[in-house]
Amino acid sequence: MSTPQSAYRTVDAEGVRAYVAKLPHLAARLGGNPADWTIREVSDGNLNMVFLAHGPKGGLCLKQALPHVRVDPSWKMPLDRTFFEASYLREVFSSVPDLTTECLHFDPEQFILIVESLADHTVLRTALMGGTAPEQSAVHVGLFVARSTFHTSLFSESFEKTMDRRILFARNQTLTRITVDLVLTDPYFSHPRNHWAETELTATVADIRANPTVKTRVDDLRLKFLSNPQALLHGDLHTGSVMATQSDTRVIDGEFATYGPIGFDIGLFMANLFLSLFSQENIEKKSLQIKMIQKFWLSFESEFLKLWMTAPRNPDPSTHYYEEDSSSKNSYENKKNFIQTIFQDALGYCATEIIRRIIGYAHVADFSALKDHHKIAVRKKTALLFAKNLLTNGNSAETLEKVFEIFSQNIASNPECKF
Ligand code: SR1
Ligand code: MG
Repeated sequence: MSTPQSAYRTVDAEGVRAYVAKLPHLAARLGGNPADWTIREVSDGNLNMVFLAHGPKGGLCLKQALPHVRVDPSWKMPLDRTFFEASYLREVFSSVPDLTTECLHFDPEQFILIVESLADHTVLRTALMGGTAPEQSAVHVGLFVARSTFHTSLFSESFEKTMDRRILFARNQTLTRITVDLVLTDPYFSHPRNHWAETELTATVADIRANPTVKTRVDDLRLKFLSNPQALLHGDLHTGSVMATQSDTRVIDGEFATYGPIGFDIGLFMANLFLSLFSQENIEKKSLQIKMIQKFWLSFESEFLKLWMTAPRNPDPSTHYYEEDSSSKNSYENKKNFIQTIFQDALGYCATEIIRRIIGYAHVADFSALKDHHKIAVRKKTALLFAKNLLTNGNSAETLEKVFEIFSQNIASNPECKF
């Protein structure tokens, strides 16, 4: 693949116009004359440049990797992340065609990826902050995770096919390193990338770092992330990686794709819904975010189980897992038991994501809606303590009801949070 010294050039809005104009099948999607297309830069994430191009017939989204982190040019980075995003879309699109976007074009020299424009959609984090998030989007993301992971796992395909994908995505080391460091390592040490503005959090951070049970659990989670390749993960499934209208939901930004434990994708999405919940002015039992967390998990669980119970039986017996056993548990119960291990993993990764988004690199915008510094500090501290509880409770939170009990206790122990 190219290096920044080769033919690679970063494009601007006019560069996008010229680039798309030279690709007849994409220019035809926009229609009209290139000179009349509207091109806008809409870069929003930490890493890449993103443009939307619109013409009389339709729209396109063009994403280009930069040789550095977009929001920190001193942090140099290889360009191959759009290759992995394109590869992820190519692998999962047939399983989730109405829940993501198709890769329409990938350029291995310019590291440009083109997908359809989602200009009518809103970033789910923005919708949550504005109180307009469609509850149903959580169901859709649950379906997305179930289908994308099931169909790339050993439960669905021969190990040879799965191994080939693992070989491909094992090369996504730059972004996997970011996840290992930013989500699963740095927050538990003193590191220059960590930061928090609220001095009220400092004692809680010290308390988390000094807790041996937390340390061991995070070690387990990091080890499992790197050594338990259950399925192809999205790898960065926060609420900024989801775009929604009231009826349609698309998961975007799969550049962190890697093989890993299915609970990782689930935990990240749950964590970002919890972060949104903690940042609500009024936290109530009927909060939208609580309903979305419940619907998300139920949607994942039932869809994954349905796929597993009803998928065409592969004649290769090595593809059969968790069927009848000597204790005469049936296939359904055994598979449910496996899904329970995904749930436990998810709670762990949920906790690490909550912690990193408050004290590590790349904080979430959600809390800024609260405005008042003290209120923000109280909510962040309560969120950190909730995450610590999830990491230290062993596997005693067996259900979401139990998780919400822990959540309620955390809220109740802090009189400045309502519930
Ligand atoms: C340097 S990248 C920082 C974060 O942005 C991405 O969206 C991932 O969440 C990553 O951890
Ligand atoms: Mg992203």
